[in-house]
Amino acid sequence: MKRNVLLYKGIPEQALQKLQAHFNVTYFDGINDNNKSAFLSALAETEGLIGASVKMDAEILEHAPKLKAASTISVGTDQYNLPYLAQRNIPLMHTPNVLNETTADTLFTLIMCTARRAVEMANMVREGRWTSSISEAHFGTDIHGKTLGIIGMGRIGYAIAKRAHLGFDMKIQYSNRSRKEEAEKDFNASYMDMASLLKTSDFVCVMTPLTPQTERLIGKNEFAMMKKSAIFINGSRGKVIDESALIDALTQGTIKAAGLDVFEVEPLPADSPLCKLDNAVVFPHIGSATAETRFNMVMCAVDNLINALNGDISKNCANKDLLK
Ligand code: 8YV
Repeated sequence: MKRNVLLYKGIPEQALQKLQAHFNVTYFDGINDNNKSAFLSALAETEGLIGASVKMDAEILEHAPKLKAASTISVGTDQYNLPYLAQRNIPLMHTPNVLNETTADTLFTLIMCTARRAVEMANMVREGRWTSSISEAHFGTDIHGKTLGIIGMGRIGYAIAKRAHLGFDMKIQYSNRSRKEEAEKDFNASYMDMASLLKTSDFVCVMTPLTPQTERLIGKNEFAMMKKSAIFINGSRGKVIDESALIDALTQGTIKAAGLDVFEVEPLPADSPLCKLDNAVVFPHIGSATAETRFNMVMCAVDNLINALNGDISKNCANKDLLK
C-alpha cells in the first residue's frame, strides 16, 4: 500500500514519476484562496510533504496529523517552524550543497552588476539615451583588489569568497557564528566581528540563513557604520535586513548602492522604491534558478523524502539535532 504524499510545487516529469513510483501523490500548485480548503483536507491523510516557496507554519501543519516527514526543495528552511516540527518528531529535509556554486554565481553577478551599474547602463542604451561618449556621470566602481566582507560564511559564502579571491584578487573578511578555518586557509580570509566588517568593507555581502537571531540583523545603525562608497549585497533572505532602512540609506547616500536577490515581500511589489532607485539592482530571487541546479535540487528533495519516510534521515536533515 503506497503512502500518501502531498506535492505543493511543480516539478519535472522525471522527478514526478520517481515520486509516484513510491507514493500516492496529490499535487497542488501552491496554496491560494481557491484551493486552500482542498489543500487542508488533503493534508489530513498526508504522511509526506514536498515543495517550496509556501509558508508551512503550525496552523497549516495542525491539519496533517499523520505527517511523518517534510522535504523542502530549498536549502533555506525558514518556510517551516523547526521547533514545532521537532515537537512532533517530524524531520525537515532540505537541499544543501547542490546549489552552492549556482547561487554563488548569481551573487557574484549581482556584485558585478551593482558595482558597474550594468543594468542602469544597459537600460540607457535600450531607451535611446546613449547620445555621447561615456563620462564621469556613468562611471562604476572597481571590483578587483577591493575588500569583500561576507556576513555568514557558510557553504555559499565560501563559494562566493572563492570567486572573489581567486577570480578578482579581492581581500576577504568575514563574520560568522564560528571560525571557518578552510576559508582562512584557502582564501586568506580574516575573521572579525560584524561591526569591524561593516566599517572596513568595500562590498558587504549577507549570506546568513533567516533565524530568530538574524531577523533584522542589518538595519539603520549597521548601514550607518558602512563606508559611503560601500556596496551592499543581500542573497540571504529579505527579513535579514530592515528594508525601509536600506531604502533610506540608498536615498540619503549613507551607502553607494545595493544589489538584492531577496526581499521582505516576494514578489517585490512594482511600486517599491527599490524598483525605481538607479543605485539598487534587484533580481527576482534567482539565486539557484538555473535549469540544471533546480533539476538537481528537485531530485535531491525527492530522494530526501523517500529516505526520510523509510526512516533514514542521516543526510540533509535540517532539524536532526532537535528531534527526540
Ligand atoms: C529558492 C532558495 O528560493 O534554496 C533556497 O533556500 O532561496 C532558492 O533556491 C528555493 O529553491 C525555492 O524556489
